Amino acid sequence: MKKVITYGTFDLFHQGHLNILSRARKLGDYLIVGVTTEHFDEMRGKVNVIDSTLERIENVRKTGLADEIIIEDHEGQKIEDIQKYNIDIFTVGSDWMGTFDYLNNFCQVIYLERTPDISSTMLRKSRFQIINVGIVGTGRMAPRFLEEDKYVSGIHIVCAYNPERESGDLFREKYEIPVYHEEYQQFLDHVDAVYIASPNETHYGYAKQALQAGKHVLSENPVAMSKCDVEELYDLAEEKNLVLLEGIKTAYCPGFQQLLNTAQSGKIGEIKDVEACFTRLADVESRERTDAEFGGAFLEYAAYTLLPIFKLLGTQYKKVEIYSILDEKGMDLYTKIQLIYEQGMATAKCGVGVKSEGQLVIAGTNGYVLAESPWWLTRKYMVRYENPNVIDVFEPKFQGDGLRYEISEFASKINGLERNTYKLTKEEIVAMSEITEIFMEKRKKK
Ligand code: C2G
Repeated sequence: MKKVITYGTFDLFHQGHLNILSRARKLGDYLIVGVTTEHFDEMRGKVNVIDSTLERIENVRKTGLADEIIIEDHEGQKIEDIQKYNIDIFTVGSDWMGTFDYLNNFCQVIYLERTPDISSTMLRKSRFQIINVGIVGTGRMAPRFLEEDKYVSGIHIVCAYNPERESGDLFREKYEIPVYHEEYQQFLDHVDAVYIASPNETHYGYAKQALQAGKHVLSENPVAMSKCDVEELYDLAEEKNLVLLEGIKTAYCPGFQQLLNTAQSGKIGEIKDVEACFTRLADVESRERTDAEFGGAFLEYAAYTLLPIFKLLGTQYKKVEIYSILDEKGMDLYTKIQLIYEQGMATAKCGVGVKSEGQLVIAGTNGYVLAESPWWLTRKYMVRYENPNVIDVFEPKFQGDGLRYEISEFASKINGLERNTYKLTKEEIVAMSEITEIFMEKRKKK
C-alpha cells in the first residue's frame, strides 16, 4: 500500500484545496492530510487565518478524500510523521517548490501543480472590504509599519500625513505614497482607519479628530497623557462603534500571551513580585533626549514595563511611587515605578540615558519566570525553581518586529472577527494613564 501525506491550513476551503487533495489521493492508496493548528500558523507567520482548526478539519473531512486527518502543530513534525506513518510520498502545491526537498531523505517528494487564480488570501480579501489606512507622522515608525503591513492581508496603506512639508516630501519620494501637509481633515477623507505614529503629545488630537470623522484608530502609545482624555477617546470610539487600539506591541505578541499563561498556570505558585525593565539608549540629538516636555524614558517605555505588571497583578494597586534621574533640562533619563499591591509588589524601570539589564522577572512562591531582553518581543523565557538544575525553557516563535501582530489585531477587530479585548483592556490603558498623569504632574512642577 502506497501512503501519501500532504499538509495545509485549508482556510476558507476552495477549489485549489479540493484539486490538490484529489491529486494527492491519486498518487497512492492511502492519503493522510495534516491540518495546521491556529497556534502553529501564527508561529509560522500566517497571522490572519479565519476558520478555526475544527472548521478547517471538518472541511477536509467533507471532501471524503482523506483516509486520515492529523493535526500539524510544530516545526519539524513532517519528518516525524513520515517516519511514524511509514509514508512513501510527501506532496504539496508547487508554490512550495524546493522548500521541502530535505524530505527526500525520508520519502519521495512531489510538488503538484498549484491551481491558478485562487487562494485563501484572495478570498479573505474579497470577503472583507479592504481597509484603507492613512499613516499620521512620517518618522521612524512609519516605514516599519509599511514593512510589516505586507504580512497582514486586507490592509492597504493609501496615504500619509505630516504637517511638516519637508519630512513629508522625503517620505513621499522614498515610499511613493501621497503625503498630505495641510488639512488633516482632507487626509481623513481618504481613509477608513489611521495609524498614529506622530510625536507623543499629538496622538490625542489626531486620534480624537479621526474618531469624530468615523475612522478607526491604531495609535502609538500613549494615546493621551491623562486619564480623562483616554476615557474620552474610548467612550467616543464605543459610541461610534469604532476600533481604538493602543499600539503596545508586546500585548499582541503570541509569545507574550504564552508567557503570561505560563506564569499564571500555577507552575511558579502564587505571583508575588514582577520586575520589568526596558532601556534603550537614545541618541542625544533625538526627540527622546531633547524634548523636555514630551521626551524621556517614561513616555517612551513605561507602558511596556507596566503591561506585564497589570496583566499579572491587576490594576488595583494600593500605592505607586515614581522616581526619576533627570538631565539638566528636567527630562528623565531613567525612571523607576514602584507599585504596592495587597498581595504583592512590582517594579517597572525604563531608560533612554541609563542602560540596564532589560529583563522581566515574575517571582512566585514556587519559582520564577525569567525572560531576558528583548522580553517585550517574546521569543524565549524560562521557568526556574529552588533547584537550579530544573529549568523549563519556552521558545515561542516570533516573526518580524512584532508590529504585524498588532496590525493583524487591528484588522480583525475592524472586520468584527475579534471582538474580545483581553489582550489589552480599556481598564489597563486607563490605569497606565493614571500613572502617566502622576508622572506628568511631577514633570510640570519641576
Ligand atoms: N494550493 C493549491 N492551489 C491553490 C491554493 C493552494 O494547490 N490555488 C495548495 C497548497 O500548495 C497546499 C495546499 O493547497 O499544498 C494547502 O494550502 P494552504 O492552506 O495555503 O496551506 P499551506 O500554507 O500551503 O501549508 O505545513 C503546511 C504546509 O507547509 C502547507
